[in-house]
Amino acid sequence: MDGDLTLNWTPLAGPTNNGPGKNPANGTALATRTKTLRKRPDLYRVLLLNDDYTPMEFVVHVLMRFFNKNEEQATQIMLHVHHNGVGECGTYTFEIAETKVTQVMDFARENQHPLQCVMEKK
Ligand code: TYC
Repeated sequence: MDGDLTLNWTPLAGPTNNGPGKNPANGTALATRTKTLRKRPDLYRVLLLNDDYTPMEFVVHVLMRFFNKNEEQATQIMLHVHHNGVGECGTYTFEIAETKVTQVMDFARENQHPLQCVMEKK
């Protein structure tokens, strides 16, 4: 499976082996266990970019609707983007970040605003 590390380990043969196979050093096969260790997923920041045309209220609405911000948090982030050119909406795994970007871009386009949303690896 992608993103997994697979570790095969075989219990040591010999008199102390009384593991799952219970048959050490007597010509029969030892059982081999496979353990799958899941890697921490890569994380991505979802960013909003400033522009001169998208209404402030629309950006606040986007942040509340797609990034689960309350009105105060959304207003702070929107003003940060307005003043600094870019700002963070949240951090997600790849698929969720990609979905948020698509949702925001589709919603902006439907409403004929030039708002841009991008993701970047952390
Ligand atoms: N700069 C926009 C305005 O003055 C507001 C705005 C904020 C637009 C954040 C985009 O990501 C954005 N109406």
